[in-house]
Amino acid sequence: MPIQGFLFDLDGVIVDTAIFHYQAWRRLANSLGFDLSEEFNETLKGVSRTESLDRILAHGGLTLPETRKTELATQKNNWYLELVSRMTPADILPGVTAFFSQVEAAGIRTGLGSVSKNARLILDQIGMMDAFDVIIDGTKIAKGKPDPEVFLKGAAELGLSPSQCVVFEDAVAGIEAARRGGMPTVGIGSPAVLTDADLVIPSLERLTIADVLALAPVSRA
Ligand code: B16
Ligand code: MG
Repeated sequence: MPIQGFLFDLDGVIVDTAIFHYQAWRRLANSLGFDLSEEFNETLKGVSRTESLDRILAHGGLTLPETRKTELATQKNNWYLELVSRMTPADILPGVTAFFSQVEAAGIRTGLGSVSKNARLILDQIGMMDAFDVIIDGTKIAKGKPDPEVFLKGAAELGLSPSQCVVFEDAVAGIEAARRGGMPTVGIGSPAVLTDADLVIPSLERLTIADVLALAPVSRA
């Protein structure tokens, strides 16, 4: 069946707020008496807020009750949102707007597949709320990436089968989620990191629809 839908991750594909997440998590870790490296932050890409907090607390050797963890996650999110509130359409990553024009002209349906609970807020800030036919975000899923739920829901809401949808992702966990869902993948980033993607490009700049449609639906046992 031909490819008829594109599912886009948000953070690292449409915008890049990884530095905001890092600043906010680092501030939180510092308040608890330890630090976080940039390398450690890399491992949190595509990972949900609660899972990220669990990994950070384990990294700092802390075990805390659920009520305290909820407070900490809220504090981090408030710091993160302060930074997000300053975003504008100028924060859309290079190549995104031109690629979306091509996608629309080709009649390909689009979906957002993000684990972020702030996805709609970010889309609103950058003026891209209407760019997607369907939006699946952290408020609509029970399991984060690498579980395929977010992308399977995206395909289902588009009325397409998974193999008719290509997933665009910057995170290893996101590529794994798409593969587990049976979808071809375009990795945005480094081929050395996104080793399992069907095609890896540094950004959406210069990507053509033809390049993407050439990715035959992959059947994996
Ligand atoms: P929030 P994506 C992910 O977004 C980020 O990559 C990840 O670093 C973040 O922890 C996660 O969203 C949750 O975000 O705290 O806003 O719910 O890449 O799936 O668009
Ligand atoms: Mg991402």
